[in-house]
Amino acid sequence: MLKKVLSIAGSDAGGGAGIQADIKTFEEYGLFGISSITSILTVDPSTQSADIYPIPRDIVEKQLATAFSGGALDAVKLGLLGSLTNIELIEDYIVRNSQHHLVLDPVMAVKTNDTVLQPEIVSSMIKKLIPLSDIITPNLVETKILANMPKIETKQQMMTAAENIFSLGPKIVVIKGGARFPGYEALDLFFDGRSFEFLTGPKINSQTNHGAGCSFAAAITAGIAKGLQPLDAVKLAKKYVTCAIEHGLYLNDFTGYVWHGAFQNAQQRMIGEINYEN
Ligand code: PXL
Repeated sequence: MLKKVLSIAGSDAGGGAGIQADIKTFEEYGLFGISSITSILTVDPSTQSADIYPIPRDIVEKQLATAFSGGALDAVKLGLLGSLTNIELIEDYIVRNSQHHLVLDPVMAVKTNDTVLQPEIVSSMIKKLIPLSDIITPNLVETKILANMPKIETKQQMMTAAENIFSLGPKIVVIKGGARFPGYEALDLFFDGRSFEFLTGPKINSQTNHGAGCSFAAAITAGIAKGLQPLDAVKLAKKYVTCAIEHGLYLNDFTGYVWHGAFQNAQQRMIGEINYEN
C-alpha cells in the first residue's frame, strides 16, 4: 500500500533543499509526500544572504491538523522549524498522535552562511523534540553545538560527539560529516547507543551540494517508512545523496543544487513519451 510521509520544514524558495528536497525524495522512493511548511527561506541574489520568514502559528497549526487528520503517518521528518511556537505545536501533534518513525534534521544553519540562524530555537529543540526522535541527523556545525564541542576533526571526536548527542535522548545519532570532515573521504557516523558504524564515500569534486543534508535525512526517513532497518536506511540514503550531488545543477552562478531524480534515472522520464491515454 502507498505509504504517507510528512515533512515539517521550511520551504526553500530555490527548490533544492527544505520541503522541496523532502517531497522530491519521498516521491523518488515511491511514497506519498505531505508537507507542513514552518517558514519560507529566501536567498538574496546580490548578497547571497539567507532570510527566514516564519509562517504564523495558526497557519502552521492548520497544516498540521490537515496532515495528521488520518492519525499517525508512516514516518515524519522535521527540518527547519522557524520559531519557538512552531516547536511547541509540533511536539503537541507528535505526542497526541503517538507518532513514531520520527527523523529530526536539526537545521540550524544553511550553506550560504554557517552562522546559526535562530539560536533561540536550539535549546527548545533539545528539550522538546530530540527526546522524541528516533533518528537525529546533525551536520558538523550542528554537531558541535549539540555536543557542546569546539571542534570535530578526528574520528574519535566524532564518536565522543555522537555519545554526547545520544545522551540528549534520541534512539539513533547520524552525524553528517560529509565532505566537510577533514581527509579524503566523505565520512558519516551512525551510533545507536551500542555500536559505532562509520560510513565512507568518495568526496565528490562538485559544488552542486546545496540541499544534500536535507535530502540525506529525507532519504533516511523514506527508508524507515518503507520498513528498512535504520542502518540499511542510512546506507541507502548515502548512495541516493551521493548520486544526487554527482548529477546536480546550478540555479545561478553561486548555488549548485543536488538533483533528486538522479538515483532513479529520471533522465529517462525527461526524454520519454507521456502516454495521455492511461
Ligand atoms: O540545508 C538546510 C536547509 C533547510 N531548510 C531549508 C533550506 C535549507 C538550505 O537552504 O532552504 C528550507
